Formats: sequence, structure tokens, C-alpha cells
Amino acid sequence: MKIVYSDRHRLHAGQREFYRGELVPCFEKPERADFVLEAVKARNIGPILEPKEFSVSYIERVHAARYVRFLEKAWEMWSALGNTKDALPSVWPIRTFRDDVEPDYFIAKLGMYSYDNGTPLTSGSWSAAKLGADVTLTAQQLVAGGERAAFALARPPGHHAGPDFLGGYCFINNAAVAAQTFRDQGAQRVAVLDVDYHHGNGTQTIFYERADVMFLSIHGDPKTEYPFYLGHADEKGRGAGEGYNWNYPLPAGSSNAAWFDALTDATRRISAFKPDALVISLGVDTFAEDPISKFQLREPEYLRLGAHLAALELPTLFVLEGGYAVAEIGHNVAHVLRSFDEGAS
Ligand code: 6XA
Ligand code: ZN
Repeated sequence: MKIVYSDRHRLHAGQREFYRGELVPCFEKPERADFVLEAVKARNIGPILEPKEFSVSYIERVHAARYVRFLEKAWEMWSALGNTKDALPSVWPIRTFRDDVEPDYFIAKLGMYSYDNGTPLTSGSWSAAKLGADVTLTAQQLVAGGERAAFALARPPGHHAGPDFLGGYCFINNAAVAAQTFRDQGAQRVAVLDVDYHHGNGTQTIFYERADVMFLSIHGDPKTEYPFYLGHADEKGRGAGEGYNWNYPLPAGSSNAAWFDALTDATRRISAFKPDALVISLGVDTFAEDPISKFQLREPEYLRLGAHLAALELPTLFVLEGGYAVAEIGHNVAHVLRSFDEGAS
């Protein structure tokens, strides 16, 4: 399958994030994409294409315009205060606080548009995030144009970014932008399946009240796993969206058998939904050796995942999300894509 990639993802390179009480080097780093690129090249998965540039209006179909304006200007505002280090929020308007009055103080603004302090905003974050959306949209256009599948080798990831918030290393929700674009270009129904270790809270929130985009996520149980406050099995959608959101929280340490039971149920629901396109939020932090996650997938499971997805026989867009055991991340992604291609008709 065709792969879309740009080396300008490295414009976003956070220095440090909070982890267990201290600032540590960021897990989400440019080398991740380098390893994936190397592995898909080594296995000849497909030609590597440069992204086209898309209007920011595609992004604003799923993100609030005021959030996008904030992202565009954030570094300028931060550096105008004399700051040179990455910006991290430290205060948030939870519950009884007001979020309708945007503060002028930069860190308070950043708190309004975020939900964690583990997502450093750097001088290149907006450029890289916009480029990640361009990479994803370029791959989406290939699939909309008749390709059986395409892979958006995008960075930074996207599935935690919601309508007006960043978090979990994510700024723009690439999978959601792509799903919405499929809809805007004529697809009646789109399914987004998130197989990252972490619940795709941003994607769920974006489509929670809609019946035209089904969201399904298999992830570590939020009672103990990030993002903690969303991703439970009883979140099934609201209003018109009721019955179009399916979460499969699994306890940390779950067996591969349990993971594939969840996948089988999710893909059964996808088939019954009869979508015109499928978007896969492809995180490989489900890997047994991942430093921040606790599932047990390895090569045979990634091969099985690719074959299972191919059997759905749907136009499929893969979008890169998490995965941190950097040396192996590329192999894991390549195994999924290779076995998808072999199983695809
Ligand atoms: C907390 C851990 C964020 C997990 C991000 C991730 N800083 N999401 O992999 O899929
Ligand atoms: Zn993840």
C-alpha cells in the first residue's frame, strides 16, 4: 500500500514530560517515525509519497476554530513572554470553574485548551501537527480515490485531541479529520477503529453524538490506564449517536486471546454497520515490550491483526498513533501493513 510521510514531523520534538513525579525525556519523539519509515522501506510495503498541503478548513470540521487559532499562535504568544523552553500547562478549569471566559495569561489559556501536562508545546508543534494532518489527508485522498488502503505515517499522533483540547502527545486528531473528510466527500458511513493501547478519548468525543461515524476502541481499562477519565464500556454514544460508540476496556496485562475476542466483536459490529470507509488508529503500544503499556502483542499478533482487518474488505486508511519501544515500533507497524496487503483482495 502507498505510504505518505514527510520528514518535517521532526519540527515537533518535546524536551521533557512529567512521569512519576519527575521530568523525563519525552517518550513521543521523532525517532519513532524514523523507525517506522525504515521498517516499511525495508519490507517494501509500498511507495513513499510526500504530503500535499490542505486548507486548515479540513481541520476545523472537527476542531473548534478558536482552538485552531490558539494552536497557530501559541508559540508566538509564549516566546513573546521571553520563554525559550517548551510550554506545559499547570492549571485547568475543571468542573465548577468557568471555561467561557478565555484568560489572557498564556499558561491559563493553555490550561483551557488541554487536559494534561504531558504534551509539551514547542516552537514547531503547530507546523508539525498541521503537517501530520496533511499527511493523513493525502493518504485519505488516495483511499477515497480508489486505493484499497493507504498508510499515514503521521507524527505527532492525534487520537487524544478533542474538539478544543490537546493532550496525550496529540494536537490535531488526524483520524477524525480523515473520517470527517470521507463523509464530506460522499461516504455515508465511516467507522474508526482504535487499536492503540490507550482509549481514543478525543475521537470518541468528536463523534459521540453522531450516527454517521462509528467509533470503536480496544484499550487498557481507564480505571488504571491513561487517559483515565473516559473509555468505559458503558459509553455507547448520546442522542443520535447512541449505539455508535463501542469501548472494549481490558485490564492491564490482558491475554492476547482476550484482545482478539474484543477485536472480533468490534469487527463484527463494523461489518454490520456497513461503512463506506474504515479508519484505523494504529497504535502499536500494545506491544509486549512497550515501556508505558501493559498488553502482550508480538509479531504473530500483529500479523493476525493485519489479516483480520483485510478480511473486512473495506477501503482502509491506517493512521499512526502511539508505540514507544522505538526499535521495534517499525517492525510492529510493518507486520500489520504487510499482512493486511497479503490478505487484501
Ligand atoms: C501520559 C501517557 C500518554 C499516552 C499517550 C499514548 N503522558 N496515546 O500513547 O496513545
Ligand atoms: Zn497509546
